[in-house]
Amino acid sequence: MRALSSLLVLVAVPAALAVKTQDFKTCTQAAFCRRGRALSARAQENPSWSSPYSIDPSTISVLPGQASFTAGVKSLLYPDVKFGLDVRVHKDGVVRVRMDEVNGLRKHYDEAASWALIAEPDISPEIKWSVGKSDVRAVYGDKKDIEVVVAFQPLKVTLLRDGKEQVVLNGRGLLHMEHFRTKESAEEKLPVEQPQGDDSQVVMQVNSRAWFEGETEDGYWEEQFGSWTDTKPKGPESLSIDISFPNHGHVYGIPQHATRLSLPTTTGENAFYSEPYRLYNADVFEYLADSTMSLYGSIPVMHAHSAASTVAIFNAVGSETWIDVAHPTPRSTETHWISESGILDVFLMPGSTPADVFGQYTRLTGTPALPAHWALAYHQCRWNYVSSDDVRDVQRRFDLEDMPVDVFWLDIEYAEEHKYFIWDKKYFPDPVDMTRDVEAVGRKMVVIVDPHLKRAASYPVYQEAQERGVLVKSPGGSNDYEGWCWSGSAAWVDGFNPESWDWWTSLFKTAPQGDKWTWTESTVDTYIWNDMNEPSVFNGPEISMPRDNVHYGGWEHRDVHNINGMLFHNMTFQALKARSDPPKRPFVLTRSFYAGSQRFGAMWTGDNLGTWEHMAVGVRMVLANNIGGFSFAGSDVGGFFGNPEPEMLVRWYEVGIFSPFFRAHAHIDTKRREPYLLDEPYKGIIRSLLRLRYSMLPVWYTAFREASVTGLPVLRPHYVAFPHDEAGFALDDQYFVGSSGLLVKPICEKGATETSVYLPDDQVYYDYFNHYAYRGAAKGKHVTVPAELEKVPLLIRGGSIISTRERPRRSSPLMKYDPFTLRVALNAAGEAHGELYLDDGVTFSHQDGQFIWREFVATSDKKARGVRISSRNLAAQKPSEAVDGVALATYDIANSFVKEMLGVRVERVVVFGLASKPNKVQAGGRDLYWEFTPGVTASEKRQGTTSVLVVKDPDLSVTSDWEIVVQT
Ligand code: NBV
Repeated sequence: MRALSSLLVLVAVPAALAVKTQDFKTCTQAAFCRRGRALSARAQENPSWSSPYSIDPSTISVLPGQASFTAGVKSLLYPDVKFGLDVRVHKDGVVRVRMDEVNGLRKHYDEAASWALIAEPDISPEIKWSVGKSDVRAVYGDKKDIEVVVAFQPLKVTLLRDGKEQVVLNGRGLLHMEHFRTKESAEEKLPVEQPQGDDSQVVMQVNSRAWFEGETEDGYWEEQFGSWTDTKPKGPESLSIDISFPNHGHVYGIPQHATRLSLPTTTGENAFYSEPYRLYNADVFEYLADSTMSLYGSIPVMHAHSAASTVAIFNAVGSETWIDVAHPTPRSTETHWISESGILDVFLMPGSTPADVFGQYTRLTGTPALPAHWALAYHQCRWNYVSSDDVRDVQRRFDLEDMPVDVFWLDIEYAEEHKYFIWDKKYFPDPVDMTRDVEAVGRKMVVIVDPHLKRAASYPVYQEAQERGVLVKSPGGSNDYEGWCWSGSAAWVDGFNPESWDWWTSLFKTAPQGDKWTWTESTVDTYIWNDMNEPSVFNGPEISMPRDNVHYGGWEHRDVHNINGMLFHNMTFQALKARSDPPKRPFVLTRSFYAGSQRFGAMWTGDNLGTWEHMAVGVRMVLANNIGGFSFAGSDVGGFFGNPEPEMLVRWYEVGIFSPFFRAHAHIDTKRREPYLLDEPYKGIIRSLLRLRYSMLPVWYTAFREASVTGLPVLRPHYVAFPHDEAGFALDDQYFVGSSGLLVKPICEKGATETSVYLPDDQVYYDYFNHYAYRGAAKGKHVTVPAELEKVPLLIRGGSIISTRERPRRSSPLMKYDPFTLRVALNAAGEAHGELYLDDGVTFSHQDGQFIWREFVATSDKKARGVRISSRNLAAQKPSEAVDGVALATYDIANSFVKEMLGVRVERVVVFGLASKPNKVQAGGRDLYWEFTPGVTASEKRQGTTSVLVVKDPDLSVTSDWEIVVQT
């Protein structure tokens, strides 16, 4: 086996575990942020001041039958500069507000939305704008309860529901789109007309360019950070806008930050943080566990929530953005968004519930792709499995220990000199055979492909990219940019260049394609990990690319920085999809992301530390990603840096098995920590945890299917699941899994033996493991739940039916025909409901109607004094709902997947909370074998171990309709 020490010399990793904050800008080190925050401070000090931007009523145009209107906007300070405003209402009530400079000296970047959106949204044909003297307004919605008002002077956009303000743009007057100017013209900071009157003092002061834009040209034409100079050939072009939620006391979203889910304040009295939240995709080495600093991805989406309403905004901007958050009162929120470049393109989502907002957002940017089923199983990674034999050995040891695993990962050391795709034959002499060995039991390999290409004549991938001219250019746009990364001197593929897409796709073909280089030393079941795509550049400013680098179309890197990573992810996704015919569902993990990335695969929270704080904040970050529409998320189990003690490692697996994406990973300097290496009891505990995840794959897959149809997240924090229960709005350490009714609270602290779990409603909650029944209360209640090391607090809400598969297997594809167990958790009324979605998990045949979608329902049968548990075909009942684009009207009840699964049984039905011992349990008149343990019933108010009925092998198929009658 390859000696690990030979790899250690390849990387130098500082020993101290602390981010180098000096490598990354604070707001005061970014000129445009400084300017934006300074304006906000001046505005705050001058309450009589108002925005210089106004609509010129004579320019308003509402074309007949059009639900959009356009108008000219001007700034009092620059009467010669023109802006155009376009406001439109989409069919589903989302309002889009766009503003751009008209006939300016240059063009502001206006393509961010085109990368994020799945299509140009349909405009509602029903909207009628009424143009008044001081505003344009439209009333809409089924109940005619929503109103959008665009005030002329100053320009202000307000979205109201039932007469209450939901979202206000420019209510504080901080809108500013810096127009393009020349260096010479910029010097004329002349005050304009000075109105007379009592308050002329104030007006004079505030109504000047110098007051509004600042007295000096702060960082207009060049900017320094450390040893780097940003040449800013276009001059100032920043964009700022205030967005207020006057009736919402909580805001969530804008991943990715290591912070709480309900975003703490950054300005105002007693601000929690002093820096605004920053969105600038960055490779932050050893990031802090509690900070507003930028991390690897950016989704400029924010939910605002109150007990009465949820609304959201999506600010489609691709450049660096800073966001201040304040609560002027506990029940209102003000935010201020400051971006380096781009046009104003903001989507206002009217809600009014979290579910509505998720629907509205995913109609814009797409629902998450339904992952391959195996991708929800356990992934084993480390930097690095060092040879083919090492991979085989790891697989062998998992099997020896009866630990399930689906995927083995290879980090950068598989590649000769970090030339991705090219195997280091010294250590991986037989890559295809190795992959086939892994595939033999249904497992997969994931191999890393980073975006930096080694500039070497011997590297065909780089050579081809160079010849085709698809590399990012250095400032000026003439030469390929050269930077430094793992491979040494490197160049970067420019995903904004349409030519790069087909070429990238061609690389992944496993069959030879003439004289083009293709990855013949791989299989169609080799999947991909895209790392370093922020992009990370070791010798660049803030460990990234210079902002004045040039992309296709002449756009500067600053314009597209936050979108860049998503393009690389998307290109790889398309490439994998094109690898076979019919295609298999791709799996691509990305570190960097943007709005829309959910369509292309999974993400993880990057290089976390092996500390309890990082474990805890990882849970919150994954929840925030779910809010941002990107459910397929997880953190490195075990922590990337450091050597977790066994207790911590076990807890980390408990977090992992309840994360949508579940992968263990470790830094090259860490000790090996594959779960089979642990001593007892830790090894046994992790084995059980892995098996628990595998048993629950039907729950996860059903939740993912729902997300892929409705946009509802896979992980649901309390404000999403119980939007009217204020006591849950700040909760971010416990959450529900999809619509399953499973409530989880992973333990992220040392030495815990119990924990307090919040129950939001007057319902019974059953402990998944010991069947103890806890009682919630109408106003919410905390209960103490045991949480010894081997026990992750996991409750089933009364009223739920959970489907699991409990045969231990080596990998998830081997479970395909395994029987199901149903856990029927009766609610106080003696009823329950659950769903199960299944398809082949690999291809796109589900889009042709090849799937099973069942509903299990338990109803209380008063006559028989018992319960009836039935299985129905949900697909046939909900013909209007589409599954991944397929209208169910075309659903064939006897589709070939159903036929294939005919023999798959329900082998056990477990009922919690039954009122009394049954005297008969039957299916289709047949007596079934059952056992009953008395205990607390669902309708009782007391707590205690619940009654459990186990119906054994009822001999029912998972594909067909049936009914079990329990007579008591
Ligand atoms: O490719 C090496 C690592 C990888 O293991 C990790 O998961 C990434 O986040 N990569 C970063 C580069 C180096 C990190 C120090």
